[in-house]
Amino acid sequence: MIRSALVVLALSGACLAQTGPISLTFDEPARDRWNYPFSATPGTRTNATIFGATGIEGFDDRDGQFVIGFDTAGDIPTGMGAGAYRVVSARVTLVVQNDLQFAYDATQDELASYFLSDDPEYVADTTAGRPIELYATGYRNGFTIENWEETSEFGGPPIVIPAEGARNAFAAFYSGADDVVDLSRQVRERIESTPLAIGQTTGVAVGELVPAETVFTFDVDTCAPGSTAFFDASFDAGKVNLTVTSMHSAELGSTEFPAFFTKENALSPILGYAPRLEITVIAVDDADLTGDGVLDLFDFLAFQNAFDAADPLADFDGNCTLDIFDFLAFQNAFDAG
Ligand SMILES: [Ca+2]
Ligand SMILES: [Ca+2]
Ligand SMILES: [Ca+2]
Ligand SMILES: [Ca+2]
Repeated sequence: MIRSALVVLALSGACLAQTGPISLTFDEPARDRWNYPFSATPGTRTNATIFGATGIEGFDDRDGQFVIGFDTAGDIPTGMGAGAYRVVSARVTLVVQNDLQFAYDATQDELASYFLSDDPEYVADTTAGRPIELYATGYRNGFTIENWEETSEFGGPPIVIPAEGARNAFAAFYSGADDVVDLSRQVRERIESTPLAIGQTTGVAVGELVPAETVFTFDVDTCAPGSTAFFDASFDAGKVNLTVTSMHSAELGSTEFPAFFTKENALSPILGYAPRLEITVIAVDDADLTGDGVLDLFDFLAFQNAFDAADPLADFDGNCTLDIFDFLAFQNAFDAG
């Protein structure tokens, strides 16, 4: 149904309107990479560990990162520019590969809790463990979303690592497609941020150690700062590259941080442990909620049902609340055809 809608779209001349919601499920990423300076096999490793090296000169605060990328070109029209898309929902799923090494923290920790304990602004972390956070991905040194691959070189000068602030792909905040901030050193740079999502699980109680094979889900807050700019740039290029990161300390040889299955792990295709993405996108102002290419009473009913069910699909003005203005925005989109 999605593909037939897109065929109609192509025949009618590359207008994004009137295709209805596009729902995609990726059972594995097109690329996934343990994004760490000292990895001998960065793109093909069978697990990816995420950890921090906060305040250590020569290392990014977000030291071990995990980039997961999915190709949306062919399913979501590319090159539509900023403001063309509305993400209705997006969920990343990861499976824990190591056993009982880190505590489950379901909420964001204060930035100051990552400061050195003798820092006057330091505050203690009041929740066991560190959250596992999902961020956008940015690029430097000539790399872009188009040309960065899981086996691309880690970073630029200095060539002799360690080197902070030098990785070619990094956890990022998007103000716009060309206005991207590297969050890899946000502790020492004291940059506050809001992740796109924090990993959640029903398999473990908050504060408890996480067993292997625990499933974490990351439901994207589509109104998080920078979310719209990031996804616009991503769909525009036909690729969604996300970065998973946490700042569990890896100091003193600690192994108390998460490791996740990658697509290269032999168990991933057998047990479905590869990183997954489920995403639903709709063109801004597309009132064809039934996705049949026709605007009629059934689209009104679909809107009403979505609104009653508090489904984000009904958030027509895209402000993450449902109210009378969404009715008006839907009515306007419908009347505009
Ligand atoms: Ca890989
Ligand atoms: Ca904590
Ligand atoms: Ca319709
Ligand atoms: Ca709204």
